[in-house]
Amino acid sequence: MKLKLYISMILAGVLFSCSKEEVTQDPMADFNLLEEVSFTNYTLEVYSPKSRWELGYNKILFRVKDSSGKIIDNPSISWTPMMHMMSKTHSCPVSEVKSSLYPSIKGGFVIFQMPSNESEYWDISFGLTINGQTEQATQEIFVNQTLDEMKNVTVFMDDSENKYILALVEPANPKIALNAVEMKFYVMESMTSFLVVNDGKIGLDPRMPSMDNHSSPNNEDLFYNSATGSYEGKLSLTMSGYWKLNLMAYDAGGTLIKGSAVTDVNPSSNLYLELEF
Ligand SMILES: [Cu+2]
Repeated sequence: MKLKLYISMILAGVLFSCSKEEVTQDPMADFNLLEEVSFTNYTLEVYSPKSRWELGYNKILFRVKDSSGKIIDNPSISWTPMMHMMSKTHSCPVSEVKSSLYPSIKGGFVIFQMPSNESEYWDISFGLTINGQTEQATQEIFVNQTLDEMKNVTVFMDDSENKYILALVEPANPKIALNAVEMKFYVMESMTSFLVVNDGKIGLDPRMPSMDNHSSPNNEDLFYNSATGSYEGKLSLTMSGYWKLNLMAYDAGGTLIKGSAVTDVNPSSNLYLELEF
């Protein structure tokens, strides 16, 4: 997506550099409009690189228009996702809505730990503050299972029954290469509060179960980056196909929260994520 945007920006620069004409590219051109949320005086547009809400990590962009269709710069946006299940209501890890390169566009992310189904649904309550006036609106959304049904998010407990959520962010487009790997890691403080697990470590051991459970060289464990709030490492994929990312999650003190080492007699960690490409 980004590459496409850069290429089209370069092309636009080349094509129009000799003319005095101004090039105005719609920064949302490469994203998909997921929702239009109606407020009293405004409409909030919700965009994603994906074409729909999906289980796991969703990067989101926001833009606000008034009733005449004029785009509003620097709106203040808040959001609270909530899942309404048969037996309980709970939220999920969600970022603040932050500024982007464009004054008219805000961004954030949300991590859905379970998909919607026929009887259990998600909604998002939005708050919009413009010129000191706040408006509220709640939109019901449908969170889809991922198309490939790979496990891109996992919920697990430690021995003290603290609940954790670990989600794969990158690689979104895996390649036969040493890929940058990024994960988000949260501990559940309550049904509506999720805190980033700081300064831990995620041990990484990718395997191909269909091919004698072989591994790959030069993988690097994921460490916490306080600038991004993510865990970052290197994932070596030597061929395409199904890879099981066997994981071992440690807290800031180096204590194992969950996971087991892959050995001859233990082909898989009890903590893992998956990808196929
Ligand atoms: Cu749920």
